[in-house]
Amino acid sequence: MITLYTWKTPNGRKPAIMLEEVSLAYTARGVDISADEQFDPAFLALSPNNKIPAMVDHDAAGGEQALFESGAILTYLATKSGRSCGARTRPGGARKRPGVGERSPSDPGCAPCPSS
Ligand SMILES: N[C@@H](CCC(=O)N[C@@H](CS)C(=O)NCC(=O)O)C(=O)O
Repeated sequence: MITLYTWKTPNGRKPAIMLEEVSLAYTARGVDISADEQFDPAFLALSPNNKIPAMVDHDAAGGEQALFESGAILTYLATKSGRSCGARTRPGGARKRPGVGERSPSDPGCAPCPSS
């Protein structure tokens, strides 16, 4: 199971759209940024830059995995679901892709998929 911490903003919607697209089960928890809930210490433990979205994968390989930054979350979900373009087309699959923490956490970009 995945818990998504989010709010009604464009960045908050990105991981929810991805989770629906790849059909991974998740629970959404609202973090009302208009009420400063992003500064709650429990949320800051997940997202130290006090921004939604954040996510916890309770069933991650190797143990529970917490993530923040929408780009890192989208990359993680693409790899986990086997929908990463690298996992499909590159020798070695997902292991050849940058892992969580190997990419700048504020980098929302992604290399374009190689044409097949
Ligand atoms: N680069 C971040 C941006 C996230 C972001 O700006 N989140 C905003 C809402 S869309 C937020 O949580 N703002 C609350 C704050 O800065 O205190 C990402 O892509 O996840």
